[in-house]
Amino acid sequence: MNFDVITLFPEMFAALNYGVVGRAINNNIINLRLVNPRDYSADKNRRVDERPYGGGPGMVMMAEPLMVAIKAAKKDNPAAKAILLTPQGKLLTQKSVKSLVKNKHLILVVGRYEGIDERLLSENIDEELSIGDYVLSGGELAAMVLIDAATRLLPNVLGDEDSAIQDSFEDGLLDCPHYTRPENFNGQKVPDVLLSGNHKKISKWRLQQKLGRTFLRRPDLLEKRKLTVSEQSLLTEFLSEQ
Ligand code: 4F9
Repeated sequence: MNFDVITLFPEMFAALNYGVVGRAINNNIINLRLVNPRDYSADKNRRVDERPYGGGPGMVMMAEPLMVAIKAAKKDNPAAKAILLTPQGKLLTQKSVKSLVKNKHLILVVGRYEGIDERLLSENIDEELSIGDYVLSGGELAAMVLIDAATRLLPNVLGDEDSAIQDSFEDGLLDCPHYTRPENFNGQKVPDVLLSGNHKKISKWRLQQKLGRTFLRRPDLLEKRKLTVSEQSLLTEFLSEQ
C-alpha cells in the first residue's frame, strides 16, 4: 500500500520507523513518500500561507501549492484517493480503517495554521477525516494515526502472535483484561479461570469481560451492536456479580 503524505513537517514522520509500522516499511509492505508543499510554492520565498480574507487571527494555507502536490501524486496513480485530516472530517473508526485499506494508494493532506483555502477542498480532496473531537497543532499526528491503524490490517504485517483478529473493536467490543507472571502481584491474584487450562471456559470468560467492560465504559458501542441471546446472558451475569 502506498501513502503519499503532503506535509510541511516531513521529519515528524520518523515516528513511523518503529515497531510494527517500521517493520512494514522495511519489508516494503507499505511505501511512504513525504512531500513538502513548499517545494511546489510559486513564491520565491517558498511561502505556502497567507492572511485570511475577511480578517481574523492566524494564517490560511494557500490552495495552489497543495493542489500541485496532490496532482503530482495523482499523476503516478490517477485512482489514488486524496484525504484531508481535519477536525471537520468524518470520524475515523476501526470500521472506516478497514474500508480504507482496500485502496492501493492514499494521498494524505496535512494542514498547519488556522486552516486551508476552502477551494482546495472542493476541487482536490476526495474525503475529509478526523481522528477525534480535539484540535491538534497540525494534521501530522492524525495522518500517522491513520497510517498506523491501516498498516496493521495489511496482510503479513502482524504475526500470528499479535493477530489483529483479537484486537479491541474487531468485534465491536473493548478488549478483555490481560495477565502475565507473577500469579500474585502485590496481593492481586490472576483470575482462577485463566489458570484452569479449560480453554472453552477461558474464551467464555474473556467474552464476558469484553461485554461487561464495554457496557460500563462505552455504552455507546453496545447500542450500535446487537447482542446475541447468549451474549446478553453473559452480560447479565457479569453485572449481577459487580
Ligand atoms: C485532524 C484534529 C484530524 C483531529 C488538524 C488541527 C486534526 C487537526 N483529527 N487539528 N489540524
